[in-house]
Amino acid sequence: MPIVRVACYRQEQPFRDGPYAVSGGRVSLGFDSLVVRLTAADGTEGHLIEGWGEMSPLGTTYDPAFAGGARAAALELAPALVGLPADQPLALKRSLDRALKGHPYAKSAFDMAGWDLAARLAKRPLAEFLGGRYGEGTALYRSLSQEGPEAMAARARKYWAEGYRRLQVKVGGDPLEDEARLRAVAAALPAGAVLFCDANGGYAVGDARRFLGRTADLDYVFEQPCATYRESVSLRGHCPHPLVLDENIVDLESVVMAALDGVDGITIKSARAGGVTPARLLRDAAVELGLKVTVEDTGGSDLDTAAMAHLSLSTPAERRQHTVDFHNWVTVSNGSGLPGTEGGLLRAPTGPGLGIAVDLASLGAPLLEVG
Ligand code: 0XW
Ligand code: MG
Repeated sequence: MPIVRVACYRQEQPFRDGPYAVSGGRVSLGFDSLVVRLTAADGTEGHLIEGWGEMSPLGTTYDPAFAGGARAAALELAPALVGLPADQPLALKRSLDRALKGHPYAKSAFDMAGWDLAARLAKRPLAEFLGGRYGEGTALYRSLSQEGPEAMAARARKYWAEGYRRLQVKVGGDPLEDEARLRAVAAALPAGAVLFCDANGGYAVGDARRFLGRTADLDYVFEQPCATYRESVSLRGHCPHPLVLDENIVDLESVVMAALDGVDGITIKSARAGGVTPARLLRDAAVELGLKVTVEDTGGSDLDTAAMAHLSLSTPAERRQHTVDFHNWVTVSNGSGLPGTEGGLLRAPTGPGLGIAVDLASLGAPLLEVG
């Protein structure tokens, strides 16, 4: 059952709700996605089976990743997969790592497609193929682009009305302005709303301490306050709230260190880790270490969201934080199969693999094809 063909596509995905801003004035207008299609013989004479994956960075300044880099790396990665067995995603990931050192984000869609292919061959939804299906779905959060306090409060009300019960307030700038943002959003929402304040690494340590001191009366989770791991962890003793790390969670060592340093939770992103294989490894380690876990990604549409739905659903419910529904962030779809998100829950497709029937016409002509 060898992989006989590898094709890559680009899909530009504008945001439904306009520009998305995080700390430091970093603004994006949409995702720029790389979609990977693996084609293999399925063992029956003349029959072919496909596996699909997707990855989009968030602009060029969120992580050390950019869409043009992923497309350039695809030229090195795609030929390495032709001829590999279609039912061995771990071996496929090793081949990606042998073909190109580093660049985990560029490997993410290839690795994801390898898991979709193997799970389809096994005729199992990816969550079950990964070993578990805990509950009906994963709680969704919606991120509030960084704006003035009233604009953020208005968006919070809109998302609450759409069913989201968890809101991520983008902070990481001036601590007094951020305090006003947080208080406006908190006042706009009914009791029971769960708030995360995500600085995306934007605070100087002293500004983060100031924000913490001024907002000690509010209930929220503090996410990725400063740029470096050391700075962020130095806040542990000053932070009465749960502290979670996102951008600093890059590999297994960072997960183990976070647990040892008293961090409460982590966010694993498939693109940052390098695909489903490392995301699952970090997730399983975090669960064993007693951390709360979010499995999500940096961007994409239906294919990427489906992968996050399966990874999240196969995370034990008592350790799971929440995840994102990127297909609802963007104006373009790349396939069908994701169930509705009623009640603020991301449910996983029930079909084999990712469970997405890809809309080929939405992808246009391939950027590259080998095999
Ligand atoms: C909210 N997100 C998942 C979307 C962007 O990719 C960044 C990320 C975050 O946590 O900042
Ligand atoms: Mg974050």
